[in-house]
Amino acid sequence: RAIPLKYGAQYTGKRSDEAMNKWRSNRFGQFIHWGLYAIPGGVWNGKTYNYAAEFLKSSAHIPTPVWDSLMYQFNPVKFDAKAWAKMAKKMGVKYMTITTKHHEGFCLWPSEYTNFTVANSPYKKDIIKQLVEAYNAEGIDVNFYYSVLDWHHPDWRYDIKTPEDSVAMSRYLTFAYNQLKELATNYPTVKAFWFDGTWDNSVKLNGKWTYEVEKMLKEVRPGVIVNSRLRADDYGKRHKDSNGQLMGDYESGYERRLPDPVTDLAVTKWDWEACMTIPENQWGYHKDWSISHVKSPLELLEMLVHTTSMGGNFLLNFGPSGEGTFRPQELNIANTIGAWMSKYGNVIWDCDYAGMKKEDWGYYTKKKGSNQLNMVVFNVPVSGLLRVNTPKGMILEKAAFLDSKGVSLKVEEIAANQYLIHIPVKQYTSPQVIQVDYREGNAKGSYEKAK
Ligand code: H79
Repeated sequence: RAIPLKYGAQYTGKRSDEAMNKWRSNRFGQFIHWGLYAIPGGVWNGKTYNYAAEFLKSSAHIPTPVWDSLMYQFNPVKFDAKAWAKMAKKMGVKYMTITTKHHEGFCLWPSEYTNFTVANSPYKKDIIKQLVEAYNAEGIDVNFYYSVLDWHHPDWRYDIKTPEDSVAMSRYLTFAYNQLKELATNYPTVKAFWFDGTWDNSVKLNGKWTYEVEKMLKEVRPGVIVNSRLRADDYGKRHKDSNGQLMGDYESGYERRLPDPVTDLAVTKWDWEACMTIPENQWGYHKDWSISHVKSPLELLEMLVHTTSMGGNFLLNFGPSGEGTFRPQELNIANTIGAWMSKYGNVIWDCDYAGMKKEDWGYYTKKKGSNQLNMVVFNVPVSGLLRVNTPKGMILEKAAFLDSKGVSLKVEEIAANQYLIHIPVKQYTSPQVIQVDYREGNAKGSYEKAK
């Protein structure tokens, strides 16, 4: 039975309007974490803090006025929005999500509601405007990350325990609402808002505010998309309301982890996005990446394919330096993934869950409405035999490497709805893509060739 809610989900089911269809077809995005934390890069008074660089203020217990004075050092002389956008384009992303304001409260745009912005740094110029223009010029959508949690604003509260807290937090929420309206108004091409820092009690007690923010953004910018992380309902229930309905337009809980391709197939029923760091847990620039495992380009590419195969978007994070540059490892990742995407991007963009059983060799993806399956092969068995189990009513007809100009691979039916695709046994240096044609029909189960 439904619990009556004033601030629950604003609709149910997947959105199917043009803006949401575009968001979904994008599949691969670049996340960028940039703020004052890029300047110290995880190091304070000669000491390296291994926890996330964007949390340095908290890890090193730096007083707010001291941290805030980093604003007077923010001068990324090497920042070149067009070069960033070109790199992103080459990598094959279709959208970019930028931290307009992270937990530290520093704004990368000249907000009229606070002085703690790039306008008062030595750099002065609007970072957000430059990024929106440069990325849009490359055909890349720009989305805005916004942290509701704010370590700078005097009215921010973690909890509401006194009437004074309530008054202060209301002032803070008005401030944040105004900033969000300002962003939606002043950057009219913004496609989505990515909310973070919404887990504290002070926000959970203000489900009404999260409801109104979603509504306001959609009024100011029709078609705009918000993540579930913004939302709490009347009872402080987050992401999904008290009736189990997803709030916002997509689920955004997969952070530095992915759903299991066998046991978490439920995610294929809704829109979702996973965000991922290159090191273990660094979003902002950290000077020392030797403190944790740094994911390889192929590891990240596999995560992208894994995400696509389950109908999600993959948002890969970059943390530019205080000067405005990407580190060599980031450039290498962008180049390697980009080289693969330039050949095989069509098995990612506009692709979805194929409805097939997970196999050991890798992942299936499927372009919407097509009669072709893509097999993205990460693990080649020593036998060279790739197993395909088809659901009832599907007959495989033909398989070929996507870049082989149609030279067929042997497709052997070994039992009803069970096939082996034969590929050459050799050392592959990048994930191979096999395109499989199929038709509807019932296998005879006689081990007889389908055709
Ligand atoms: O911006 C990046 C990180 O800086 C930010 N989110 C990504 C996208 C981030 N903020 N905090 N964290 C990540 C980790 C915080 C975890 C906790 Fe909690 C917040 C621990 C306790 C409160 C998560 C939410 C676990 C319980 C509630």
